[in-house]
Amino acid sequence: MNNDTICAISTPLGQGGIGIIRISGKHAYKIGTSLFKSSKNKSHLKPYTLHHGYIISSQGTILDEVLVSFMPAPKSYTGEDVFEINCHGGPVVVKTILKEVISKGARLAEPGEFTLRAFLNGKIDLTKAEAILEIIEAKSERSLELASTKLSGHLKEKIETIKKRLTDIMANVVAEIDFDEDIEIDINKIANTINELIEDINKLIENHEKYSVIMQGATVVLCGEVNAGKSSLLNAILGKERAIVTDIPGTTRDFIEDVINLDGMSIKLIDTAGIRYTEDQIEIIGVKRGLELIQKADLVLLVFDVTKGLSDDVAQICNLIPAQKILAVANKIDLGFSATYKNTIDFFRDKQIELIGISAKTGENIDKLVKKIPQKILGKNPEPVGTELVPNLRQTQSLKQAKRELEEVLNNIHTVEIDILYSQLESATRYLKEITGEITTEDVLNNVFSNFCIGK
Ligand SMILES: Nc1nc2c(ncn2[C@@H]2O[C@H](COP(=O)(O)OP(=O)(O)OP(=O)(O)O)[C@@H](O)[C@H]2O)c(=O)[nH]1
Ligand SMILES: [Mg+2]
Repeated sequence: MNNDTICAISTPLGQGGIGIIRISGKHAYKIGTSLFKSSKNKSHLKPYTLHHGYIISSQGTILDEVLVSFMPAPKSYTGEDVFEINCHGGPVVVKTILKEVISKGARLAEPGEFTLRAFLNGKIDLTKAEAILEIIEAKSERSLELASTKLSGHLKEKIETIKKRLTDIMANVVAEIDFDEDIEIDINKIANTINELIEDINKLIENHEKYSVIMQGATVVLCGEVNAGKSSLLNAILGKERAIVTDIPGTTRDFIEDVINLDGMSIKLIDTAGIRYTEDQIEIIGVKRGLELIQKADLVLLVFDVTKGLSDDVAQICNLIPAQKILAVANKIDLGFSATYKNTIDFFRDKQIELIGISAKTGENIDKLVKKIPQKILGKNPEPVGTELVPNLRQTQSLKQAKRELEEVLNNIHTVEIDILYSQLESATRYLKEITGEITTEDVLNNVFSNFCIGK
């Protein structure tokens, strides 16, 4: 497979300033130069330099005016010879040039195949390959920051450090197995080190759980009784008239969503159908969908009208999800409060649900609410993410398995044969090697790289 020369359009297919066609492999230079006519009549293209000229079709016509570059192996993205054509960014021109490249013997690349080759050629480890994907998919400044930390190799370094300490323990254990009469190993010291390593691993696992909302974005669902002002609130947060607002109860029948970036975090806001008993078949489905969305939400804004009491159906929602995932929103404070408002406040206080009073109509306290949303999602005092190391799901699964092996070692350290301990340590090391890709399977590689787009 690695013998093929591959090609793809590396920029999004649409109208834009430039389009890039990337060619990688043994024949990249030959294929690239066979289509290119230098404006300075150069027969040889100096590497790592941009050259101006034209792409000539197999019929001999000029297809586009371009800049090309040649990056010979191993100093290229893939570690192979890479030839890149920067043409004008129109879908027809890039596709036509790509067809010419294929007609000269290159094959269309699979998704992520350029990056896969970079990995197979030892240019990057698996954590960096995954960081590249996370950078491309970054939903907010914060998620970009976390992905960049991994691209700089800090996660790999951390894993390597843990692995090195484990290997040192294993070297001691081997010495004991081989020369058991002369060498006495210090079991307590080993147990201490393993405890420290478990702590390090735990911190990484916790970070995955804590920051995955930043990496993937969070979902906030607005729910409550009909006419409470959910759609008005959605519009107020978004700063645009996204949902229809009327004084007719049951205005919103299906859910409506939009994405907003709050405090460097990508948040999907979902407005749902008001909760009430209804005979309307469409509305019944809408209410049911709303309840399903609530279960999956990172935060629920429970909106109610301060001029009315809280209905039993809406109060029930508080039994469906944990209190810290709910923010009670007392809307329409511009109209004054109902006689039952104090009961409502008490109800939320008893349930330990935080409450904020707003007016979606006048905009009062909307800024406070908007500030509160990311804070509630991230926990009370969200620290700046800075250079936190946040493993992805695949890496976290391997970390959990490594941790399980190390806990086994600790449990058995005073009771089982030393060679059994050795094999458990070896197994923990294997899981760490899976993270960086030192050990890997075709399945893992397929899973990682199939998530990339073609051309990366
Ligand atoms: N005075 C006042 N009226 C509001 C406020 N928020 C919403 N309203 C009014 O309340 C009515 C219902 O608002 P919506 O935003 O459509 O309410 P909803 O909760 O989406 O209603 P459904 O979609 O029917 O469930 C409209 O007439 C709004 O103008 C507010 O803060 N103050
Ligand atoms: Mg509505």
